[in-house]
This record gives sequence, structure tokens and C-alpha cells, in this order.
Amino acid sequence: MLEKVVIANRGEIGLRILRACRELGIKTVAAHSTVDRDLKHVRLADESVCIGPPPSAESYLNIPAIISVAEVTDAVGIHPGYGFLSENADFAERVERSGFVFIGPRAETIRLMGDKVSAITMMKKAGVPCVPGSDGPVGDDPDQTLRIARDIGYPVIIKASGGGGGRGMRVVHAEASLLTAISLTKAEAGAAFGNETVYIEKYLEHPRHIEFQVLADQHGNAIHLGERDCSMQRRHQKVVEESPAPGITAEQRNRMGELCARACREIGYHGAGTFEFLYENGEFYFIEMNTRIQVEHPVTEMVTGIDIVKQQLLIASGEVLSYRQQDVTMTGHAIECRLNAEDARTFMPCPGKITQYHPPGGPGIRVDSHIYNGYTVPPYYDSMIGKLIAHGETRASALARMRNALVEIVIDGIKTNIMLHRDICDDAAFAAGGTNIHYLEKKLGL
Ligand code: MV4
Repeated sequence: MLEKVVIANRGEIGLRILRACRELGIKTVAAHSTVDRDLKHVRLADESVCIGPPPSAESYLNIPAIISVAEVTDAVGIHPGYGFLSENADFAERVERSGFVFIGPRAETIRLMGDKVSAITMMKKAGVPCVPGSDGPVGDDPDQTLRIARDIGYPVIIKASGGGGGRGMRVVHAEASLLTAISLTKAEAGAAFGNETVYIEKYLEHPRHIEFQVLADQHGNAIHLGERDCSMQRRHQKVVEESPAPGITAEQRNRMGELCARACREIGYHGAGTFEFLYENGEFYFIEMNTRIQVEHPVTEMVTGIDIVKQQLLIASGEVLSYRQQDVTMTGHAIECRLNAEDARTFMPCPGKITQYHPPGGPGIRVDSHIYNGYTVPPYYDSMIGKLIAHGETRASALARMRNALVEIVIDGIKTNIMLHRDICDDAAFAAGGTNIHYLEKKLGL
């Protein structure tokens, strides 16, 4: 087992990682910025080291500073959490070259999946269904490009290979605008990601976003933990997630989950991972793979009973996966609401001091948050201040518990999106289940 781990993150995930380490008897080192001295996990960690000033570029993204923390504290592993350096292949490589364990997949795997063209190529080879498209980068011959798009059929979407998560994409509705759109996307991609490579896919107009959670060890074992529906989003920011995805049958789950687990074995994946799919008219289409722990992992934990962060630490320690696929069962339904410090109308971040905090409780309620009475939300980072998770035997009971929790919870002193969550939970279409990725933006009149 890893003896000591550096937590190279902050907020609720810093605390989540600390809790998993504690359960496993792993000593913890919180690497934090100056403004984060009073974070809950920094206070609770066995050791803490300040890594720089508030801006992420000088602290949570400062690779030498974080590796130095591992060196001076004699740590063995580094957990990157999500965001920040979690999917930075160069970071993973430098961690390993410095003699530490990166808690995540191999650097080459992160690099392979970070390049969307190579990720899709690998998945297609492994038998995972992908969106009909250019099957590789768009070349220099305009006639060939026009032919590819015509064969796919309009509308198509141009995506940057170095993009992902909604960055570097452009929808094209007719042939007349294809070549201009490609030039523009290439130029933007070159500037944003240092990589002009773009590819084309059929544009799916009303899909749901459904993703599969996987766990794979360093000995060739891989399993899936079912799926999450993350369709309730605004501007590529997920707002509510749930597991299982409404309407997905056990047969669909087993088939897609097994394809994902098989793909993991094929590429020598290890750690926790997520396969993102678009789901439309009963079909799944792979779009991207995430090689990190995700914000929404708790809904999967609630229905499977498996602690995914603990599994990450066990896998990084070199242990053999203690679950086989037949040991994984999904019980009931879980819904997660992301709590943000933001203005209800403009969605602009609203940092400040929390003057009153009363967490909700009761059966099936879980709160993953680092906030406390008197805590000040700093302006430098993401506005998410925690997550409210409700589990129930059925989707209706999970939703009823979530509604109760959203009435019970009190967060005073700052603006939050609690009212938005109450609105969503009272929405008839959401209550019915299966709304698509455009639903929330339409409801909000965007
Ligand atoms: C798409 C798509 C429709 N068709 N690809 C946006 C984020 C990135 N992960 C992929 N995205 C999309 N890719 C094809 N071929 C629509 C989106 C999309 C989206 C996907 C998931 C969740 C929210 C979204 C919001 C807008 C567009």
C-alpha cells in the first residue's frame, strides 16, 4: 500500500481524497495555495505544504512545486483529483520520472486519450461504436473533405483533436460553409491547443450524454460500474447527474459496459476511467474518454456501493482488483446536484463568506462538500462548493429525498444555485426522465 500521498487538488475533491486515504491508513499531505490554508482537507491532513499564490498557474498547475512537495515530505504517490493537472500527460510522466506514483493511468494512455483522433481510432479498433465520421484527421484536399462530409450527411460537426469537453467545435449545416468552418476551427485549435488537427463527425441533434465508469488494475483486469446520465447541463457545465440512466435496459448496460471494459484491457488501461457516449434513438456513440476521477463519481458509488477513490489508491498501489464483474450490482437510483456559488440569473461566480451553513440529512442523503460556517469561497477557482447526492430504491424516491434535502439545506452569505436545483427537481420532464443535452438551456430560455 502507498504509505503517504500528496493531494494535489483543493475543495470537495481534496477532502474526498483525504477521506479515502484515511480509510486505507495512508498518510496525507495537502499541497495548497496561500488562500487555501483554511480548507477543510488542509486542516485535516497529516501534513500540509504551501505551493504558491492563489492563481492556479502558480500553485495547483505548478508541476515542479507539486513534485517538490512529494520530495520534501517523503510521499510515495500523488493524487491529482479532477481538473488542474489530472489529465496532463507531461505531469504524469514527470511524477513517474521523479520516482513517485501518479494515481491514474500511464502517461502514454493519458496522451493517447487526450488526442481525440487517436482515442476514437483506438476505440473503434476495440469494437466500441463511434459516431460516423472522417475516421481520422481532415486532410488538405478540399474535394476529398467535401466528399467525406457529403457521405456522412449534413449537419456535421468539426472537432479539434486537441479539444474535448466542448472546446474547439463547430456545427456545419450545409456544404457551402464546410471549408470555411474547417479553416476557422483549425486556426482556433492551433491557437488554443497548439494542434491544428480537426476531424468530422455526423452532428447528432438531440442526444443524451451517457457515460460508463470503469476500473482497471495493473494486471489486466477491468470491470465497468454501469452508466451515468449527465444530460442536464448548461454551456458544457454539468448541473445534475444520475445513475442509472433512465430507460437504459440491463442488456444495453451489460453490452456497452463490457465493450468499455474490453477496450480497457486492449489498451492496457489502469485506474478509474470514463467512456463518454452520445445516446440517440437507442444507439450509443463513443465521443471521448476521461482518464481522471470525475465530479459525478458519487452517483455510481451510491448505486454500486464501491468506493471509486479507494479503488484508485488500491490500483495505484499495485493491488489486484478485488471485484469481478459478477460482484458488481446496481441497487436503486442516485441523483447528484452540483452546488455552485453563483448568481441565479447571470450564472456568474459569487465568491464570499458563508455566514450560515446547515447541511441536509436523513436516509439516502450524502453531502460531498468542504464548506463550513465562516468559510470564505475564494474567487480564484471553480465556483462549485459541493455536491448533494440522494439515493433511493427508485428514481422517484431518490428525487423525493433530493427535494427534501434542497429545502433543508441552508447556505447563507453567498449566492448559490439551490433554487435552480429546486426548479429542476420540480420539472415534469426531468421527473419523467430521459431529457436531452439541450433541455436545460431551452428551459432557461438561452
Ligand atoms: C457532439 C454533439 C453532437 N454530435 N458530437 C460537446 C462536448 C464534447 N464532449 C462533445 N460535445 C458534443 N459532441 C456529435 N457528433 C453534441 C455535443 C454537445 C454536448 C455533448 C455532451 C454534453 C453536452 C453537450 C452540449 C452541447 C453539444
